[in-house]
Amino acid sequence: MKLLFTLTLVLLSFSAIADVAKNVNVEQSYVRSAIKQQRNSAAFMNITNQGSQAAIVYAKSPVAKIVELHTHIHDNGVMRMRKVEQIDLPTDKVIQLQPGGLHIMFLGLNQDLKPGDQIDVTLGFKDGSEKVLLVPVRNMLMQYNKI
Ligand SMILES: [Cu+2]
Repeated sequence: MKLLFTLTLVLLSFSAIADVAKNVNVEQSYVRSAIKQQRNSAAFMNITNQGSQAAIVYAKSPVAKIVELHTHIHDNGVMRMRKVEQIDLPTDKVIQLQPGGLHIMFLGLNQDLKPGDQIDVTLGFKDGSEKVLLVPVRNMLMQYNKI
């Protein structure tokens, strides 16, 4: 009986782990196009977490040698990018990764990112679960012109 109880607890904790990635929804994701000499890029998206408090602790993609979680800070009137250890995902709040704010940074691109392409981006959560996204490449200049 005690063994059964322990097994149930183990199974429950496994299903809780699987739930984090399942409870996180990503919308309006895109990555900035980069061709020729442009060796860096960034991905943006809106993230909603319908489960309990969670956090993104890493991201990875086959298109870049290094993928980091970044934010922008104002440093003596200059906007600078800073690496962050995690992106918190509070329950039922939309976290926006957007130009000038939080973003997923690609350093050392292995390939051109052309508008119309789609790339794999994996989000890694604090509990060990992962979510794989297919993110479209967008020409940011075109996007700014629309605003
Ligand atoms: Cu950055």
